Amino acid sequence: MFRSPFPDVAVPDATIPQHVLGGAAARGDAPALIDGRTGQTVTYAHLAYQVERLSAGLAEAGLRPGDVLAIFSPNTLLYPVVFHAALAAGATVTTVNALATPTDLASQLHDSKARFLVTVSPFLDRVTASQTQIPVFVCDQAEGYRSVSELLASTAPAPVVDLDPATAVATLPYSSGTTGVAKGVMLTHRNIVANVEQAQVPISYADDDRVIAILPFFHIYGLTVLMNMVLARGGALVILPRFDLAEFLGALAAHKVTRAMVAPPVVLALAKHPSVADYDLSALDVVFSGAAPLDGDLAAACAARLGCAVQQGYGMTELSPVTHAQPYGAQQNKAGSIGPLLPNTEARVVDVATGTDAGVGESGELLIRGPQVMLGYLGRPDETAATIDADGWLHTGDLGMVDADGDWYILDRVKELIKYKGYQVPPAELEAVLLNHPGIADAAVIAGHDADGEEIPHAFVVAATGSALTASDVIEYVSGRVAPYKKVRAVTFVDAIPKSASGKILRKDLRATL
Ligand code: AYL
Repeated sequence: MFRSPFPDVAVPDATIPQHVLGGAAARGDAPALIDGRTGQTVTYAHLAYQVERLSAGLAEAGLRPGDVLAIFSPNTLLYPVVFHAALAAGATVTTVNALATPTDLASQLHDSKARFLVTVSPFLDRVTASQTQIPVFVCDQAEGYRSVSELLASTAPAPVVDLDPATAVATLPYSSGTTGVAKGVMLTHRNIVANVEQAQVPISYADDDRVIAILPFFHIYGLTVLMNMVLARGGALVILPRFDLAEFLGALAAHKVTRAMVAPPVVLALAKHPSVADYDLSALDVVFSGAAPLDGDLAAACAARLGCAVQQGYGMTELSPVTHAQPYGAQQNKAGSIGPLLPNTEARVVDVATGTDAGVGESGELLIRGPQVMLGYLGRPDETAATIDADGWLHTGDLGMVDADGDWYILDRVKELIKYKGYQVPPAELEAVLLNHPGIADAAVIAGHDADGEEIPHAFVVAATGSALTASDVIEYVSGRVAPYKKVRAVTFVDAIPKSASGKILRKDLRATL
């Protein structure tokens, strides 16, 4: 077993709003949220005020402790307000991917038993198409819908709720984990509060940091490492709704952003794109990458070009999400490393074939234990038991290794999951779509790579007898039925899909053919 090199941190017995916004009113006029496009700013005092008022308005509208509220929105100035207000009212927030199709939205609302939905008017087409019957509120204005600003005008007293941070589910993001389709990941208040404190040790945000929030708040990276960690420290979030390179670079320069917390494709753009040279990025201290592997040479190229540190972290939705991060201000971060274990975190490296514990310098499946390990998958005790063993170890499905200095590396992924630009693509979902095509007899999807080395969903397809199916037919068929980031981007026709005696797809054999 491996332990963190850092001394343990205290995990306060508090809810997320208590912990993250407890000091907000006292921070007064300091900026908390800045619209990266318009510069519109929400101060800490106003943020605290809005959260208090909206929690009252939501309670008045019928939100009760234990209810699930869904947020389906890009990053906006109201996203953190809605998130914290719902939690302050004792509810659980399920965050929906902004690119979700109506079907994705419907299944998440159904699976999570959401009782309220908060969205934005440009998303109402998809909300309507999902045929949800639950009350819908919009963050802007739309005819026929109640708005968040209406709820903010509530004069009711703020709800006083009494919940146990260790057992109350605060947030319910969806993840496919090591196998199958997306499942609700139950993260308690304590999970997130712990991770906010644990990850702060290496990441080390300060109250004068200005952090670009281009990663979506609906994903656990944006939720914990951006929204909650930055607000807990009194820094400012510079918020953008979606990635557009010119807008992103413009916001970095205009708002003198000090930290860019991103995924590898953004590091690639910063290292390679000619237009980067047109912007003054001299305030930028650190580019921090997580959610997918970051190539060591790419990190070095980005650091050299921008004259700042490029660091890496690792984690997983089921781990709130951070377990490793390279320390801020360290003289040298090793190329390709995800850094040391966070405080209060233990790890094992287990040989996949034999189940025996590996030592320093040996690879195996990474197992994690600590206060950031999820409560479990909502309504799926079997999947939970397959992921967290009886001794509390969460099996990541990633192959890892630690060196003699305690620096960790992720070498490969042994689970099904595909990552496209840091987003989760569950192969099981694409396989189900493919098998619905009358011209397809069998199919399997694995991670392939495009010309830039970017991970992509690659389908292996057995055409039905007599079918004249082409690769572009397959790509087009799938793209009409899934969110854009889940599209199949390469197709190989085969005579049969290799399977084990029990019928499981032998993904290793398919990978070997690429
Ligand atoms: P999910 N290197 C290689 N693979 C990674 C890395 C990394 N640095 N980070 C995440 N992954 C893969 O749930 C890995 O397969 O959470 C892992 O099991 O969407 C899977 O992505 C989890 O995908 C941070 C900042 C963690 C971000 C995150 C991302 C959490 C992504 C820590 O400091």
